[in-house]
Amino acid sequence: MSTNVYFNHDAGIDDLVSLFLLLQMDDVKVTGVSVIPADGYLEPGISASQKIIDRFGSYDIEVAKSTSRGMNPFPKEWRMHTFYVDALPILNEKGEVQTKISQLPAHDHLIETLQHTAGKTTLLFTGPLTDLARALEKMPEIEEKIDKLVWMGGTFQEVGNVQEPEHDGTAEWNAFWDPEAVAKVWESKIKIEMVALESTNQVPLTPAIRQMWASLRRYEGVDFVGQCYAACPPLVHIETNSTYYLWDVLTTAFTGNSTLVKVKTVSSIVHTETPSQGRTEISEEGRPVDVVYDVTAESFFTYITDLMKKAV
Ligand code: AGV
Ligand code: CA
Repeated sequence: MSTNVYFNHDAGIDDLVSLFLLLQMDDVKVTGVSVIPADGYLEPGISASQKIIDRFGSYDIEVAKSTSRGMNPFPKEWRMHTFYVDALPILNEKGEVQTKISQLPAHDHLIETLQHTAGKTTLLFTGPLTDLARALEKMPEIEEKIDKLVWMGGTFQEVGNVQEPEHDGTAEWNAFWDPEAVAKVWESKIKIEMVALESTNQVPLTPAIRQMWASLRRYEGVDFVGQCYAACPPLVHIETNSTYYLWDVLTTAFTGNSTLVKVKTVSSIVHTETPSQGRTEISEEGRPVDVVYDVTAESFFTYITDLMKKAV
């Protein structure tokens, strides 16, 4: 039995790699894809998604554009990555695009796809939660069609990855971009599985991982992923603001294979006020979320590299 998965991403390098990997999973049926311009730009994010589905997928699905805009914009240096993936020659060999763009904005596309899919759907979100919050606002009944939400976002550590003026540094970026959206989703009854920053600490992008992929570049899927990650600095000496972890890819792999990680249930609230906007915190007053706290890095890298090798 395969799982229905609807994927909303924000056009970063690991978001686009995640789309590619999701398309290779045997026990997953991708029902729709939408792109929100948070950690990336909309036009190249949409066209890169179309091209990845064309080149590496066997799906007749549409890609929807989000009309959502966040409270706290991502740094431009990070967002520029979308143009790089969209321009990779391996995605542009044909010079034409087949996969269609939906007429609907992402939150409506999500509602429509949930309603038209038999049974329940797993939501995979690797950017901010804005489109889901808007869908719930507009049509709360969709909750019944959602099996669970798997989200890359938030952190329960004291220090997150937001280093911005007027912020105390406690938040993770996807939550910080639109804290109100996280609060809205937290109010729902949806089962939430969260890959927080601490969940991905064991899977940084390192020179050794790069080398492993480089040595397997005869597989076009491995070469594609190696090319994508060539845009990101690896972890060598110390962590910096631009150090890249496999955040979204771990979240996507977890969606396809829950045996790679350990999960525990905590009770969490979210802050929406300055200076802790977007901070997720453990609190008795909160709602339950299942957070990933341990990963078998070796099994994880084997799992994703096998998916890459399979791609044709
Ligand atoms: O906070 C992690 C989220 C993930 O969804 N994104 C990147 C992943 O797609 C934001 C982010 C944090 N640090 C970054 C990020 C960096 N150094 N470069 C690009 N994006
Ligand atoms: Ca992302």
